[in-house]
Amino acid sequence: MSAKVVAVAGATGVVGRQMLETLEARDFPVARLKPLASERSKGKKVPFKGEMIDVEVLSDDSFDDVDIALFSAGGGTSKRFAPSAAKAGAVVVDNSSAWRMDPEVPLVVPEVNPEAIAKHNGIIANPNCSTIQMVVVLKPLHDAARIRRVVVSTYQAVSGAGIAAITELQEQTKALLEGREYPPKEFPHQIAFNIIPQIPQSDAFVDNGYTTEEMKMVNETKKILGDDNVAVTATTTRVPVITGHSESVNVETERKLTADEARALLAKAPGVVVEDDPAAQRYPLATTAAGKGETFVGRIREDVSHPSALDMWIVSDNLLKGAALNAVQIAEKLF
Ligand code: 25A
Ligand code: L14
Repeated sequence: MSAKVVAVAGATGVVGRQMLETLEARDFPVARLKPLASERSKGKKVPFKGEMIDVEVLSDDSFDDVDIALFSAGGGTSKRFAPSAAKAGAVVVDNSSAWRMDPEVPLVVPEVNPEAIAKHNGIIANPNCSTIQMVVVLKPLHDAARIRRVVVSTYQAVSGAGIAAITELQEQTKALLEGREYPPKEFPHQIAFNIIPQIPQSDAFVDNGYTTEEMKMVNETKKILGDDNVAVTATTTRVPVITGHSESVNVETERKLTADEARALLAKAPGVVVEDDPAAQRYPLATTAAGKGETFVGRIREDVSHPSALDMWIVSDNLLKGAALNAVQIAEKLF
């Protein structure tokens, strides 16, 4: 692969920073890096390969010489600027929800549907973090035994909500331990020592009583697996964890899979690590998944309430496989 000019829109955010680190860690051939952000970041520099690089203000003219543009600056920014980037000849890999369900835009997890990448028209969407880590585990089970229905509950880290949300968990925890008040600002309720069954923080609920995050898991899973017959229901919650989303997943299959069969299938699955030794108290944890690129699965067991279903616990770093790493893997596969 010849070296590419790479733009990162939202380079000063939590995901944007991970993108820079991931490009560096995976030795992506970057001819030149263009970090982009809003007016708020004017004058800031970001570290890349031992240098400090000036952040530029994102505009329609940012993309003339750009080969790849990784976007992670929220849905509104992607809707506004991804088309001009594509028009200027860059291929956009977009982290936001703006384009994911557009039939013209591939929604890609490289371990699951890499063939979709080639169908792009200038924009490729990176799925929702909770969906990515679930589908890398579902894919081999679906291929082997046809998944009929998935029931998932998530326990999502605050870093998914951006920098200000991380600060709120840290400062609120400290304040409460010191007997001070710390009214919620980023979250709709206190997040320290609590669990909030609402993601995202505002405008979350849709007409059917689900949240938009829950409906992303329902719709994106079908699109990535390329199978509308996979029924999905989800409850998504925010927990006081900084990094690493955890998920309790029940998977009903057409053909019964034993827990041993599922473990053997998952042990061979790309990007998946089976961590399943309950006797030794070994199972996936946010604290051990944070900073790693794989998705971890454990507590695999046959559902006692159903003749052909499995229960499992899936954990991954929401900023890496859930966002920055998946985006960089897509960029690698493009060329
Ligand atoms: O809009 P959404 O979709 O609801 O997204 C919500 C947030 O989730 C993060 C990201 O927050 C996003 O804003 N996010 C996006 N995709 C994600 C994903 N897949 C994701 N999180 C997890 N998984 P963030 O704070 O991590 O990063 C935001 C980045 O986007 C830049 N940006 C924002 N609006 C922009 C823009 N760039 C160009 N044009 C725009 N219109 C943003 O740059 C950042 O890089 P910035 O310059 O706006 O912010 C840089 C510094 O400013 C501080 N800051 C943050 N929020 C505020 C703020 N300062 C004042 N007021 C604020 N509200 C921070 O210190 C930041 O470093
Ligand atoms: O659609 O944890 O990718 O706040 C990613 C972050 C949804 C919200 C997405 C979070 C967003 C999510």
